[in-house]
Amino acid sequence: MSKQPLAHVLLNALKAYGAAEIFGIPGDFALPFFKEIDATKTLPLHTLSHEPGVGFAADAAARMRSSLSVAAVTYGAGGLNMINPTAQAYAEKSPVVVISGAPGKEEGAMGLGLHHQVKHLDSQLLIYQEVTCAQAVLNDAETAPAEIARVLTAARVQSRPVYIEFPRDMVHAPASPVPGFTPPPANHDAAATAAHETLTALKAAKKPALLVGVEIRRFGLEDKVAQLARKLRLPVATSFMGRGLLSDADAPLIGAYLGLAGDAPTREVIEGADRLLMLGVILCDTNFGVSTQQIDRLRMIHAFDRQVRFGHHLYPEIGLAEYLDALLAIAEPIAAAAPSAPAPYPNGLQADDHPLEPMDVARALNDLFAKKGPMPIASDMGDCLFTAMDVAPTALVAPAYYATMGAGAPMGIGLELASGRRPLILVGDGAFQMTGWELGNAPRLGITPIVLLFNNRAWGMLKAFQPGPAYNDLDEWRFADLADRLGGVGERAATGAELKSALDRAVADEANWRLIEIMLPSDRYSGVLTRFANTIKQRSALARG
Ligand code: S1T
Repeated sequence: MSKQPLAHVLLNALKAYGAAEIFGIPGDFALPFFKEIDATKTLPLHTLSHEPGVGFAADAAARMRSSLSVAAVTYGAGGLNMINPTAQAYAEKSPVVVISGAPGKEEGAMGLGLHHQVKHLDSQLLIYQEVTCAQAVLNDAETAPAEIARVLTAARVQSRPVYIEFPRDMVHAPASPVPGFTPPPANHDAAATAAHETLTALKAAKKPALLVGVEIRRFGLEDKVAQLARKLRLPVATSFMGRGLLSDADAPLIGAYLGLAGDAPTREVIEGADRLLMLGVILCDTNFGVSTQQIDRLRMIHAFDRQVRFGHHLYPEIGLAEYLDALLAIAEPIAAAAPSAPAPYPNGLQADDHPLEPMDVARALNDLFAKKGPMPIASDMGDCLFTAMDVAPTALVAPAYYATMGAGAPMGIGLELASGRRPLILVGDGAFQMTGWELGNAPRLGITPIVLLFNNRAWGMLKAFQPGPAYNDLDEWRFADLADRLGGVGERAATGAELKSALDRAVADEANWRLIEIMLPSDRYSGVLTRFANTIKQRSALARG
């Protein structure tokens, strides 16, 4: 096989394994690699202003395309700056490929501390081992192709982030091409046995139900899951994290299961199910933390992380796709009739001079979707995410489990660059203070997101849990005025009429990114956050006795 510079070999492999873009910020340890990214044009490069934004944008791109995306940074100051978004990608199963430049052999052997070095030269690798599922250091051109194949395969099979450290003196090293993706051997017999046991259990149940989570998006399986739900005629709900799944599929979707914070009909179906088939659901507190009862694992059949787990036994090493294929092969109607449709979502914003509350944003968006069709949403952590639970189903990227602030604006940027769809970005004023400034790159990137900024002049979610202390209050930053300075168009909305007209103007303006600064009281929350906070407080009071 003819050899090429290792950077070209790596870029060709990234594209062959499914990556379609690179987000990044260069540095001297990464400049040789960035030069080859630019020279080869194998993948488009989108630079942002701060590495957390790079990581969040790459995460959103991976989620939107159900495939790899790439975050390229420099060593130390850049790489360590991106630990938080990589941790989010790991927790929420998003296959981001982190590529960090690094010192070369000679400079590493000088015996001097190098700039950007923290403790030892391999400290960054050790730190990334905690937030990725596989790692490689490309310091040997002979082994590099196999190492790249191993790491990219792990990212695809596990749908988790991986780490590649690329010393700057290796960028031009002649290397052979990377072997193509080889999926793990299919385990059809085990999948068929697990499927048969699953169907038998569902048929024996009085009130079986389906709960779906993020893995069905990560592995591109929403249509298969919708087909299975239709064939079984079982009600299907999404987890909190899985909100937005199946929104484009023909499925008997009853809503999002949010325990006591959600709607009663969905809660009754999921918590009342005597057999619950959970597909791709992360067992975590944000998905189950406000249930009326502890999760009864004996009721569950849980397909996640390449396992199918029943009460006391499991089938290891079964991919979700092959398990679904086996179920579809034998599925038959179990319930008498398809379940009822979800409760209608709040709509009918009063376009008058009433002061706004978070639920008005959900009403305004549901009115907009009814008129113009759904728009994808990138949401930050905060009451904006809970408000999104009252918006009609649409593609949604958000840190609903890892729950970090600062993800919203960069994820909206990554969403639009990866999908070409204009997104709504929902973000609180606190989270916008962290990474909202990335929107200043929108004109250069050629994107026009619409930002709905929930300005309650506070870390409002914390006030919901802990009213009183002034440290949760924030100044009034007049974000709408700032948007104009960042190449966008900003408007303030303090009443129903102002919100409706500002949203109409933003949707009509396809030439600019838009920011609508929604003025909200700091003590009024969405219905979901109110119920969520009350449940947590009641639990704490009970625990104190
Ligand atoms: N820092 C980061 C990076 N992520 C966090 N999740 C937190 C701190 C803790 C935290 C929350 S919610 C919240 C904080 C500080 C306040 C969010 O304020 P804002 O964005 O204005 O939205 P809203 O006013 O709607 O709450 C979670 C509980 O950990």
